[in-house]
Amino acid sequence: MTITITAFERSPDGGKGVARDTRVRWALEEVGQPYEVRLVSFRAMKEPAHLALHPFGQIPTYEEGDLALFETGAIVFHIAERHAGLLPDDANARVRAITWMFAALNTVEPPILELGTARLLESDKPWHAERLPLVEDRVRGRLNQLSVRLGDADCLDGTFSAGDLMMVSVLLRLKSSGILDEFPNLAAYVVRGEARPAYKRAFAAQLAVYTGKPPTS
Ligand code: GTB
Repeated sequence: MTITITAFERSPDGGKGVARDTRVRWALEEVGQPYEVRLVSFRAMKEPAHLALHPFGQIPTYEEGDLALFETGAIVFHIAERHAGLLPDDANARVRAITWMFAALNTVEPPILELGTARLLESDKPWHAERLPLVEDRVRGRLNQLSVRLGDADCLDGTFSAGDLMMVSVLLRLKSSGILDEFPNLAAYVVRGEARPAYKRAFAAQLAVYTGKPPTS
């Protein structure tokens, strides 16, 4: 059955791979599933046809036959459940990998998103300069805990899983901030994720949408 996802017609990140379709593309590439992409404009995202797929009028969505999903956590989980390669066979290791997916989305991503909001949307506020260091320190606090747990391991729990895919995807949002580099093991963890052939294909595909040129890797 054909898998179709949605992505920004023109991503505001200029093809840096920060928009959340990249993590879905990455998961599909890891498990070797071909997919199609329907590009949507900001206006189309708020229209009834797209709202029927995504109640919050966002990307990405995922369609496969009768199934329509939204929320990258649910989409990546579904891909990992249906296809081999992203979740271990051992039942306990499997649920630990799922736990890391939730941790990435519920515990690590929120302060990172807050930092993005502070930088992008609050810089003109009189309290911005006072608030920004507080927000940055909340990110540092989480990264410090994650860094301690990762230690010198390659992955969060044994072998690469959907948990790592989601955690690397979340951390990638910090690349331009400089904060990630304060935690060399996390910076190296992200570099390892980006070096995976499946990630490279996903990144190239989303960049190609922005440049209008075919993917080069
Ligand atoms: N919790 C949802 C999920 O994980 O699927 C969040 C989905 C989401 O935030 N989608 C964003 C969206 O559709 C795109 S990825 N935004 C449009 C809207 O809400 O109207 C987040 C994103 C947005 C913009 C940039 N950027 O400009 O660089 C990067 C990432």
